[in-house]
Amino acid sequence: PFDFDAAVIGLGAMGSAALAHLAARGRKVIGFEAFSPAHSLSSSHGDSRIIRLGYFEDPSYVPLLRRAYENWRALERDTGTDVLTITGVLQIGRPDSPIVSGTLASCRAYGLDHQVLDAGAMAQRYPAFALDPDEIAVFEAQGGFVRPEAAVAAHLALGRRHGAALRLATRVTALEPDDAGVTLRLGAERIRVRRVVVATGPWIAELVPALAALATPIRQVVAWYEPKDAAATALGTMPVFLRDAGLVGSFFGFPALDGAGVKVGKHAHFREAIGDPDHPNAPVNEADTALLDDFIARRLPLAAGARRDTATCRYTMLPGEDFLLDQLPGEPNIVVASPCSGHGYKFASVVGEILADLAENGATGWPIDAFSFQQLQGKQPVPAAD
Ligand code: PYC
Repeated sequence: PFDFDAAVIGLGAMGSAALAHLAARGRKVIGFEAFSPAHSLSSSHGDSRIIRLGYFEDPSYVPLLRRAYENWRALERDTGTDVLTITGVLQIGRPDSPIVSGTLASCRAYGLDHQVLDAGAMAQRYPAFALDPDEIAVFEAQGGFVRPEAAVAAHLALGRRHGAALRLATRVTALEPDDAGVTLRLGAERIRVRRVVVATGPWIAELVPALAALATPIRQVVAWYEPKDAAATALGTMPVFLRDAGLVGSFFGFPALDGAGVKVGKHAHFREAIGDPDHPNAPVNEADTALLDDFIARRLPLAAGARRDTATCRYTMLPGEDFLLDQLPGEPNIVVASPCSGHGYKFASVVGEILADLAENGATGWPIDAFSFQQLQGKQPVPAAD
């Protein structure tokens, strides 16, 4: 006999969404979180995450993104929570940069509404941004941001309302799968479940040792700045953005939200590997702030007032900077989710649905063939600095 139909381990963006979907389908489900929801060592805090449809990384993500938008709106209706804000998104760079050319490829492939703005048009419409004369921006009106802490709380509230049990500050120490189900060990305690979803972010290799050599948790840094020009950087005026920076990588940012100022970061920051995920990240240092101060001064001069705050966070990188959503090879009762690589949050609402499909039926109708263990075979981990 099983204590639960399903257990979800890790209640961040993905786990909380899986819990909500399973519970809403009438499954008897229990969720475990080793710390607290959206805690400061997690990948699910920091006020805002970008969502966009013209996906420069690959057009094949677009159907999942369409569903993610629908599911975020459904979550808002079901819980009365404000989760998704539409601001428009600007994807900025030279025409041949990966961000600009990739965004245009996705827009063409799926007939997505967009506008191409040259540096002159940008100066007129979005004066917050300083472009070089040979840079352009692709504007998509449907871009925006998701509120990560609110989204986790809403998914957990929805799960609870449908009867899910929650165990916070509780660590699952081992998984013992067999042909019928999985025994969870929590120290001396044992819980028997039919299926388990593991969505523990930077801790994924603890319960899924097969990922120890493939998943690389890295440190991420963001900073908030007092705007110099409140009107040009306000929510409602300034879109969220991604900006190509050549060999350096890319930067991203948000308009001033909730009185906290303009937030910016660099994708994957310095790619510093995190050792033990239980240890706090290294505190923000001068090299971290110099990178972001320099960016905002040169590229968003109207936002470049005093730096008000900083925070660290984590990305869990997989080979190809892609996602993993699959059953563990040889153990179909264990579903593994590592859909991050620094661009996963926006998908959490559809990932929850997919994880519920995999936990219930071992399959999903959503296109996730690219996110399998098979696809990781033979690939090199994302290189990280120490
Ligand atoms: O996927 O849009 C994104 C993103 C922004 C910052 C990190 N990832």
